Amino acid sequence: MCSCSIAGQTVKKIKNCILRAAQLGGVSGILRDARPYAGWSGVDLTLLFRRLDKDRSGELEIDEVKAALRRVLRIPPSVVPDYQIQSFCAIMDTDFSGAVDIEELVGFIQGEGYDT
Ligand SMILES: [Ca+2]
Repeated sequence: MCSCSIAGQTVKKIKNCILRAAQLGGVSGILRDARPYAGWSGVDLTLLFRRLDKDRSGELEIDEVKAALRRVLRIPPSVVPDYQIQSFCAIMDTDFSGAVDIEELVGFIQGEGYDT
């Protein structure tokens, strides 16, 4: 394990924050039509994802993930330092494209297992 890797406990914490943010966002978006992932636990990750994808590229680049953690999820550097955000992205980026798409985000939230 290298010194830059992120603890499983920290990943879980981020996951919970994302879930909470998605649930809050889901309330206002409850009547929307196209919600492919809304069936799962009533959490609308699509809505949250669109909010986080500032340049509307359809993927979250590391800068967008960083902005999401700090501004939307309000996770301070004391919990997840900047140098760990890259590791966190790598956990979600299962096809190694260098960015996180909606399927990867959903997979991350739904998945139980990840390497620590
Ligand atoms: Ca993007």
